[in-house]
Amino acid sequence: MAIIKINKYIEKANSYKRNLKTTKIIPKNTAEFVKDENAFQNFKVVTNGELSLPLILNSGESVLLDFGDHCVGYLNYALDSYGGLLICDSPVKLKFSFGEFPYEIIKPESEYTGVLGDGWFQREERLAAMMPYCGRLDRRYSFRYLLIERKDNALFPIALTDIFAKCESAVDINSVTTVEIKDELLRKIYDTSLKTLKECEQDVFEDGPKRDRRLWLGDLRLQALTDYKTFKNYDLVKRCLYLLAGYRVESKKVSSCLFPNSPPYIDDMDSWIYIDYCLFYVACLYDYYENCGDKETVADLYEVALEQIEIVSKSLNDNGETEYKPFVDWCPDLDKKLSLLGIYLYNLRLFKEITQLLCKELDWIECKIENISSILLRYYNHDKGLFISESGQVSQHSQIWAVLSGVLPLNESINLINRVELLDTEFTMRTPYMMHYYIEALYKCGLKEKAIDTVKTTWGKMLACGYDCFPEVFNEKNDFESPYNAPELNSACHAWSCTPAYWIKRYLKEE
Ligand code: RAM
Repeated sequence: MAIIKINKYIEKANSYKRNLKTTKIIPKNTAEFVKDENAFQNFKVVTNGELSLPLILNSGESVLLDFGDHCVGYLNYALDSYGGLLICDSPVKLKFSFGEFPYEIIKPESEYTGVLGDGWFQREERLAAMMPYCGRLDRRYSFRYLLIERKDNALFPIALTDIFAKCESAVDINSVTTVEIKDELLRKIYDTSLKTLKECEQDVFEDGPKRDRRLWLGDLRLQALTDYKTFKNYDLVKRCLYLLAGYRVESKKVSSCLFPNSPPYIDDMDSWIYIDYCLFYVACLYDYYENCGDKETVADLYEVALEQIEIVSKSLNDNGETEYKPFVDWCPDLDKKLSLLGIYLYNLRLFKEITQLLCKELDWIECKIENISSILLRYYNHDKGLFISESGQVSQHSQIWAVLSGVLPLNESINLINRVELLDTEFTMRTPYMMHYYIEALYKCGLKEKAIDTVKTTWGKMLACGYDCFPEVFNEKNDFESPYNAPELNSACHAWSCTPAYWIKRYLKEE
């Protein structure tokens, strides 16, 4: 397989590259992790007081630093000899362990059983050969806590004389016009969403600044939506849309993810691609126009959107099946067929809008909408008022996507969406990403109060766990839920969890 490079798009993507903004953050306190069965993942953070420098470390000693908030950046530190000793006569070895949450630091690497590469542990050892020493770690870390352990066995003490993080983001949180939110919990949720989005806005919209640190199309759609209502970083959206258009697999599908600093930027295998993410390229383009009215960019990238629609349309058989796999959600054993049909219809309708905007032929799109609707409706059980898959599976996902596809009249959609939380099924939403689309379905049915209550309860529970940003997975019944069997490597600041800021802004405006 090969990668297609389309230079006119790549050039545009590069023209929207901007310098990042930097801030210096100094750790606030020294702290300890203390076992507590009532705390999230059984550990709470206890503060020992403000950090004061110099901080003295003997062999075998360690210190836990709390930076006071989530940081994304590079660690800088300085060391010196201490006390009566003029010369430290052997190198000093320090181990740095960074964590977005306590369990990430507490969990021994030797006990790791996850499916992700263990290089994602945010840990490294550094030697300082001569004092005084001034150093910076090369890897960008995403963290609030930092454990420093003195690992060499030399008998002299050393002094940590300076330490700070040089944090980076494409945006400045203070540039967002303040909104008045009277409800205290909603205010906190809004601020945390904004912080989450800010941490993920880097050279591209990253899914998570700790992991995977790349542009994922499904995440981009939700980040961009939220960004339009907050930072308005249109250039970054354009950069991402053009990058995805510029580097493509041979079949012309847009890649589901793109590595911003690792040529050739995408993997050439079709097996990496989630077909629903390809379709969301259409939604991204539609949202972009709706929010900034830039018709020229839509015209420029229309062909890419069209190609995604055509690829899916060619692959679907009369029964609505395709050989391509969608993502939809991290719910195990989910039958995704109906969700994908719903997602296809949803994007077809948006595609029709941009096609109309550009005064192009609409008939064939209307035909497709009719055809896919009739396939999807075959799975609607009128007696039960539910969408049921061939295997008899009733998932929350199928109902939500059926509502969003617009296949039912409003009153039936309302009945259907009201049933979602009452369904007796193990096939439930597992990610804030899917939760976003549930909220959208509630909104589409005019159930705004219920939508905003869902934001409050779901994201409110995340806050109660002590998160500084919103995470990639959340299950109030299982603190250790992880799609990769690696809760210690879960991303605690994840793009697709940032949409409460979008919903709250929308809700306040339309209230
Ligand atoms: C993970 C990331 C990302 C998501 C994909 C499907 O690797 O969490 O956000 O879009 O999966």
